[in-house]
Amino acid sequence: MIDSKIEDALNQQIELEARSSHFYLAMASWAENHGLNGTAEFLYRHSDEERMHMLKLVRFVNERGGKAVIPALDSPKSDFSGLQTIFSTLLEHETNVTQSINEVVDLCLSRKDYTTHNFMQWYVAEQIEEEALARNILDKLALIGSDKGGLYLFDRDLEQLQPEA
Ligand code: OFO
Repeated sequence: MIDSKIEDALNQQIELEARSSHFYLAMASWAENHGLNGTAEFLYRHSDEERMHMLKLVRFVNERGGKAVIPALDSPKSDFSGLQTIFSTLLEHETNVTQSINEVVDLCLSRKDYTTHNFMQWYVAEQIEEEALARNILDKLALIGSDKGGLYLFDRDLEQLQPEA
């Protein structure tokens, strides 16, 4: 049976992953409405990945004899001033997710829950990839600046880029 403190922490993580999915969905929709179809595809995929991260946690909590709570979600921010804002917001959000995952890992160690600790390692590795990807995208945007041709190629390339599963 799962420790109740760990169960609460995992349920908070479920909510955070659900909010990530919702947030990236709003970003994808903004990009689609601004003719940035490659960026929209990337962000729609990213939103789906976050839902998968949430689902993985839901199933784990239930398998361990806990009760996964499916959260209510507020409408995310849906107006952005441009791609730079989108991706710096995304990076900031992912940095918070990393911090939250580290806190769950800390709690697992202090409660000696090595099973959940082991399960969470997937998320730890995932966050390294996600933060690196967001930083890489921001570097590209900084290089492009206001060059329209560069932006066209950036958007086209992003269509092929896979967010980390
Ligand atoms: Fe992007 O984070 Fe999930 O875990």
